[in-house]
Amino acid sequence: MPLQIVRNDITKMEVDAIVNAANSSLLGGGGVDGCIHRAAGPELLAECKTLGGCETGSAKITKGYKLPCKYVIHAVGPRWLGGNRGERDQLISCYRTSLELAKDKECETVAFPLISSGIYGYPKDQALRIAIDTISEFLLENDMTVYIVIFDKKAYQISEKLFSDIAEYIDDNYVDEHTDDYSERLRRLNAIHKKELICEASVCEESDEEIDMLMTVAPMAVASKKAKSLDDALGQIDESFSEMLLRKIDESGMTDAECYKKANIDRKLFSKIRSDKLYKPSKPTAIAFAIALELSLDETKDMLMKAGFALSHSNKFDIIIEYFIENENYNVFEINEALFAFDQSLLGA
Ligand code: AR6
Repeated sequence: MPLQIVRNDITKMEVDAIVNAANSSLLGGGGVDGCIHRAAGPELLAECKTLGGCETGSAKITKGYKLPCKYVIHAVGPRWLGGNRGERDQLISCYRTSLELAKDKECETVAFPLISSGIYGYPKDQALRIAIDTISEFLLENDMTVYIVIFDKKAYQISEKLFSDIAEYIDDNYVDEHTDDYSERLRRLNAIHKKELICEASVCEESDEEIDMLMTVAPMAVASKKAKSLDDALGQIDESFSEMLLRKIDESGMTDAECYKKANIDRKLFSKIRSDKLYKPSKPTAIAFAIALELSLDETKDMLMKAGFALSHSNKFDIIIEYFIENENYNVFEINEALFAFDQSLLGA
């Protein structure tokens, strides 16, 4: 997945480069800067002393010393002064400069903290939005895996409005298994069992319409009765996930690259799916493509079914996905922000 949000201590990230939220002296400080210098050892400060400082909005690169990364990119974010002093442009410039430095050193993996969002006071939700937008824009043109590292849950907020809208949507739709008491579950199980027996006993005598209806209850049983042989049954195999994906990409007018980048899927995984007609993606990958293709809810369900998955109201992940599709918000990065806020796995590979 080219852009991931993870919760971790950035000094533990095993990547090619980590980014430090430094100050213009580049001589160390508190916050993540202090953690990085402590973990890297005194040689890092010695190299920083040779750099002659750095302007706000820019970045300089050093080796990683005792850290598990090859490089540290020291980016100097703006102090928050109310939002009208060019803070936004400076913060964007920090991310861009850092990414260009990482690219020059041929880094394949880079981890960022939320620059300026601690001691420098940049509002966290805005800092996160800038990080996501700037990094995802860069990833449209470049192959790299970038992590946004969130130190602690409290340091992380999506906008309150979005959070409460999603929370309300989950409340309205969530089927809480605890409300489903034992006798109720037993009743449902019995009902399902009864339906299966009815299907087995009666399927051969049904008209085509009735068979279609029964298919929704017991598709396997009906299919196997209707087909003359296993060969016949296999001959009726539907369009696969990969075939549907490629067809939908063609219909959308997008290029393959536009689609997998919008889905936050890396090129290698896309090539695998493309070359294997029977490729079975994970559920988050399948959904990521449905989102990139801006499919309706029904089409999304159809595409998921081809990969053996469904959307249900029994888990928050599915409901959050449904919320974004219903609201025609197909920005995979915003969806990932929300999934992260609700402790769900993220879309992409
Ligand atoms: N791993 C990941 N993120 C962290 C870690 C960590 N180990 N520690 C803190 N954060 P800050 P700034 C998060 O204050 O706002 C220094 O003194 C933290 O929760 O480190 O850019 C410099 O020398 C917050 O979300 O950096 C400068 O003088 C984010 O990292 C000044 O602070 C950035 O918080 C820079 O302030």
